[in-house]
Amino acid sequence: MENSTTAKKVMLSGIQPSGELHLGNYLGAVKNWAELAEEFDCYYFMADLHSITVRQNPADLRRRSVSQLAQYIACGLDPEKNTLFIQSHVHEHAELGWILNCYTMFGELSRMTQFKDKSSKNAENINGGLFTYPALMAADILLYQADYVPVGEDQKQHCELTRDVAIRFNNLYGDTFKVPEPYIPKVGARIMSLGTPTSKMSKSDPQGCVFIMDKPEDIARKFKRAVTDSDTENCVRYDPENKPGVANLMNIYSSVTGKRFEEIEREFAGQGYGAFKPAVGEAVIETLRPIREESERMLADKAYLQQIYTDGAKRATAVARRTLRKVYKRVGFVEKPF
Ligand code: ATP
Ligand code: LTN
Repeated sequence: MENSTTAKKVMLSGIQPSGELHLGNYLGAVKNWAELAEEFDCYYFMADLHSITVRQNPADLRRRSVSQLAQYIACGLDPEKNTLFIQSHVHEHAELGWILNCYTMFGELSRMTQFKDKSSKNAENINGGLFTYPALMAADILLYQADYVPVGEDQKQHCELTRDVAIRFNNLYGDTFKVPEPYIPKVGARIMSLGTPTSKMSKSDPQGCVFIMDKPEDIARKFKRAVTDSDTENCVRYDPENKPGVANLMNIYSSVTGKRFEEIEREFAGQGYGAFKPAVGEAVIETLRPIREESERMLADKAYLQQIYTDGAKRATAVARRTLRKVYKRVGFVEKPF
């Protein structure tokens, strides 16, 4: 089931435009994606269909979907080398999503920890979409016959379910879907909250979260206030067990400067947290500055972004359509005569 236009393996991932992209999304995901373009045939999308499983303000959702595309490009995803698109523009996702709903078991969906988490956080809106979300995610992946899905720890369970559904379908109807594997990048930075360094940086915790589009003064302030550790040592030393706040800042500093932990320890020897925190802030500001400026430039040129997501949707549709046609045939639908 090789992709017929290229022998490259297929890589696919998406992020919900339900909030602004942050430093964790950048260092843990998008930055690594940018390095895969030569080796793989890559598809990245704004998962807007997924995001309405939680109530969204329509104007914000529309703005963020386009802004996320600009940020993808500014983070290094070249639209010539990667297929970048908006999920709802490729209607095959919704169609295959429905079909896979019928091949995903109630018991399987009930075991998903993201469903349990999100339904406890949104007790007033536990809708059917929130429950069947993994079937749509399986459709996203299987439509493109993806070999690898770069995701963080939190999405591994959904990837496992995607594999089970693909295998189940293939067993019933013959080889139809490539069975994908999660892809954990080599530099799998897990960035923690600046306020609570024991939980991951997340858009749902804006205090401890640095957004890609944050102004330099806001970034500086967030790092100055970053929680370090209550020990009296006041020494920059990598000890994630006992000093999670400092370890997180070292991890961030290392990710943006390329320096190893020993080098960082040496650089700040005898200086304490008072010098270290603003230095990390500065390094992050300089890393994000060109990304923010490039995103702003693109956002001022709506026609350019529209061209990118139009081309992306066309390219994605061509692939998705082939898989969906095959699936319709396999399950027994009458071929559409027009
Ligand atoms: P939520 O607040 O809804 O949990 P999020 O901000 O954690 O969302 P996601 O949309 O779930 O972000 O994640 C998009 C991608 O970014 C995923 O591949 C995920 O693994 C990665 N990612 C998210 N947060 C971090 C983080 N703190 N460190 C490293 N990678 C992260
Ligand atoms: N569920 C993912 C977003 C997502 C995704 C996908 C990731 C939707 N479809 C397909 C990889 C492949 C999340 O919440 N981070």
